[in-house]
Amino acid sequence: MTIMKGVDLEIVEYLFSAEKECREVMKVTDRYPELTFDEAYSIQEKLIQRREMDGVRKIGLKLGLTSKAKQEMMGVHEAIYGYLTDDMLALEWEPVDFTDFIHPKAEPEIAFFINEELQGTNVTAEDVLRVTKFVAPAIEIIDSRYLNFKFTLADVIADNCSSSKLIIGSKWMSPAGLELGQLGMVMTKNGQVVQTGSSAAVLGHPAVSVAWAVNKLGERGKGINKGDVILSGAVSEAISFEQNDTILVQFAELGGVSFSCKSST
Ligand code: OOG
Ligand code: MG
Repeated sequence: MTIMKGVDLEIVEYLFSAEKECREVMKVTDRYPELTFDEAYSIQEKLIQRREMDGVRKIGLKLGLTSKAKQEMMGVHEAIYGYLTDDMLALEWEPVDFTDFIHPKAEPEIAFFINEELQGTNVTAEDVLRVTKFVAPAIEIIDSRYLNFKFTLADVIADNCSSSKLIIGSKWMSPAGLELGQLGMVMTKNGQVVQTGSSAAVLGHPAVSVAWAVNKLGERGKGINKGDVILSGAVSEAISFEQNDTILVQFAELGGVSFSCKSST
């Protein structure tokens, strides 16, 4: 341990209240530069427990930094994971409220619906596909609690990987028969194309990304469960949005998912 006992709970409260009060804060490593990834994951776990005490429920997992481009940008060689909770679920037909966010960005994702428990440290993409009942198009809204959306890897892990909201499209398909590793994607904002990409950007195949997370959880004696929803990682860079904006993500085969942001009045 490089941080003192008790300090972890102080950091948990710090991040918990920043999110609750929709306030950006200095990154944790400004104060604790020695924070390790392992300690950051412990803080993340305690932050989720704190949020559970506040009435939220875990519904699954999300992956971050799954593209080579994003990893290079951060100067790292590993993806990261965080938890999804029921209060993060937003709906296509209900505009999100911009005032609920600090500086949100939207990104295209593929969601996995898990139908069977899976735990281990040698889990493969095939194992993941075997326990996946459906995949669906999704949008994740990330909203770092840190000033100007800037952080180190340890910071973002502690902050539950910037998780804020997710929207899942209505077309759910079995992964069998889908070329899940090479689905084209187009993202528009108010009708203008803002990103294009392919599901191959997610560690070569989104199921590889989910397998990575299961193995990482396995090292901590945990796994994924029946009923879990997993966001496998952004297919392109995240895009900022503001009041009145509409974001639409369309995947080949899987179809579209969208959300709008309420006006301020
Ligand atoms: C971390 C979360 C990234 C993804 O899909 O890559 C993420 C961040 O960039 O704030 O969710
Ligand atoms: Mg994401």
